[in-house]
Amino acid sequence: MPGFVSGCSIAFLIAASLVLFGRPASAVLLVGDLNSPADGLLTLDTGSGLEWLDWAVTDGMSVNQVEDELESGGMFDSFRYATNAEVITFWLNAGIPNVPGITLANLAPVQALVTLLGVTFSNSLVTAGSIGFTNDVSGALRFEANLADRTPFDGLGQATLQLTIGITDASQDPSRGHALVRPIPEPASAVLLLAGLCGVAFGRGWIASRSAAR
Ligand SMILES: [Ca+2]
Repeated sequence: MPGFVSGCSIAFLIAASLVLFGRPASAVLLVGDLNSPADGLLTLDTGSGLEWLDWAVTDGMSVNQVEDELESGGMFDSFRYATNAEVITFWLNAGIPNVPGITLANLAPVQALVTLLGVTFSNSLVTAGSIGFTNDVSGALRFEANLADRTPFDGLGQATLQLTIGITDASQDPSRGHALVRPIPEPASAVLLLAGLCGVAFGRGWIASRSAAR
């Protein structure tokens, strides 16, 4: 983890290690790699201890296709679908102030998180957006987590959870990906917790931090 030790004194590392298993002082989002160095396909949240697969990776796949790949031996067999509650926590840890919501204050942190998760849609009203289906269902309907930079429309940043309309688990939609998570693998999570305690960036990873005590 180049840059990590240089950002924290050894003494502080020792002190921080003493509270390693306590509540992290802050949540930090970091870019991680999945299949090859610098592929950037993961976003690690030190606050929740979860890492998120880029929503653009699963863009256009059906729920049924993704569920096949979640099985043992599949492309995503270490992942599972995130819940709506996990999405809310992720967004708060990303510094999005109004969750769920569509406000001007959301715009910059939403833009940053769309950059991390990858663009799954854009149109005349949305500069760039990321949609990811979650694990939560209501009857035949599935929730989708929707991040959007609505600069051409009303200049606001959108972070909402909404029910899909007209899409089944077999449907493929080129504007929608899937919100998949897995625990940050040990021992990386211990190092990342320390990074959060130090409040420092390492590598190219630092993206955003916020107080976890708000
Ligand atoms: Ca990414």
